[in-house]
Amino acid sequence: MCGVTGTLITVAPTGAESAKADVPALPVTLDELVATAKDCEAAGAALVHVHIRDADARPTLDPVRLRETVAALREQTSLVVQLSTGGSVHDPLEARLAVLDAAPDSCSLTCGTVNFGDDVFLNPYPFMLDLYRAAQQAEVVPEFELFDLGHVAALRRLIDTCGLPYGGKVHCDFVLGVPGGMPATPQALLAGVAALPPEVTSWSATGIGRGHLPVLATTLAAGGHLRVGMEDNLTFARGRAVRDNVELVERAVRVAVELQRPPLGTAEARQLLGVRPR
Ligand code: KMH
Ligand code: ZN
Repeated sequence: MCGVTGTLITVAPTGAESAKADVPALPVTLDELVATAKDCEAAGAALVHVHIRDADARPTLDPVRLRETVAALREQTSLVVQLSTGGSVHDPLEARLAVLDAAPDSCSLTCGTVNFGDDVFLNPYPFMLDLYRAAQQAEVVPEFELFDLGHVAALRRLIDTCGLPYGGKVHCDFVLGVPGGMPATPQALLAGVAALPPEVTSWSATGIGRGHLPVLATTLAAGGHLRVGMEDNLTFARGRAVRDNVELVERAVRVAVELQRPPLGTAEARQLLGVRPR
């Protein structure tokens, strides 16, 4: 992975954990999501990691809404569209598998179960296998989500069992700082990076909460790519709430440019990840 030049910037604008009532700037309707996605693309994002909400702004995996969301994002942006198969901690495994029916470019695939605050984010190995094989079949590129060091070992096991994803690239994303997973520290990130299987062709990272900026800086220095967004962070700086997703993308772009790692365009991102051409 030496010689990495540009930076893939992923925006995760919504997530499943924050309530619209508590965070009015959270994009929860289709119109809000598309508007955010367009603004973030203009600011330098190339991939959008999508969780959707129902009419009451609650997390949902409704198949019709998912299809409409993929269609609208495709029509109005050229972003790589990644649907979350993690959903919320309350979503059943079958509904999470069915996310692939909405035919996104990419899907998240979390490489193991992890405590998630007071809840459990369930990802049993047989479910990971089913999801991986279904993604290969559907020609959807998985992004392997790594919340813990054990997830890196599980990624090795998955690749040994199932081979490479559709497109032949292996992209993973460290999500650091969930209460129950690896902490959002440079040390934890670098331990994870050192343990990645050689098949990995690119990786990104996001730090939740106060470790966000140290993780961002370490990621760029270590040749990784960035994920930012209100799914992961609601505080922009000490005592200052995030205004919107765009300012998180803009800040990531500023730092990346200073470090000679300018943002990748969406066509370059597609190449990096091996996603299907539109
Ligand atoms: N909402 C979390 C329980 C993913 O998108 O795949 C899971 C999550 C990971 O956000
Ligand atoms: Zn997510």
